[in-house]
Amino acid sequence: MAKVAIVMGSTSDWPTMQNAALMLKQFGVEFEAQVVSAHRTPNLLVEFAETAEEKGFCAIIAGAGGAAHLPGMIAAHTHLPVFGCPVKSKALNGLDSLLSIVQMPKGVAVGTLAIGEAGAANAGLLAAQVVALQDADVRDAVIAFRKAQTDTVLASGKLEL
Ligand code: RP5
Repeated sequence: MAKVAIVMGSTSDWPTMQNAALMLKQFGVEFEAQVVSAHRTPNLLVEFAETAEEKGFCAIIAGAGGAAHLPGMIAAHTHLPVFGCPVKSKALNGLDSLLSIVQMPKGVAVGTLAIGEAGAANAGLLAAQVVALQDADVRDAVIAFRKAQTDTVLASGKLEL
């Protein structure tokens, strides 16, 4: 099975980015998570992105906060799909992260998710949906997850005071 890479700018991003990992784990998708910093380890970033396909990854989830250049710079060095996760920053609540990730120039794509935990979880879901294109077990798991979620909402019934 193709693997999914999860990278993040700092270990401080892990509480957010582990939501992507948990989603992938739920669907039985193999993943590897590591810190790769656009600013603190720029050479590692290039090496990681350029060798990701030969290492068996089919998609990359990249999370960063503040001046969040990691997803875009990874996308610049690979043709694999990159899902960018804006991590909530202390100073600006993640708006800086979001704008840093989402405003890519035409021709280099990053699929940008929501700020914080929901975005990271949805990045995991999207990456699982990529894997599901080639893997029937993951496809069935994604469909079952969506159905269970719908059933839960429908079962909530009328709300009373
Ligand atoms: C970014 O700077 C990281 O992605 C993180 O969100 C932010 C703060 O990093 P630390 O100072 O906590 O290592 O590069």
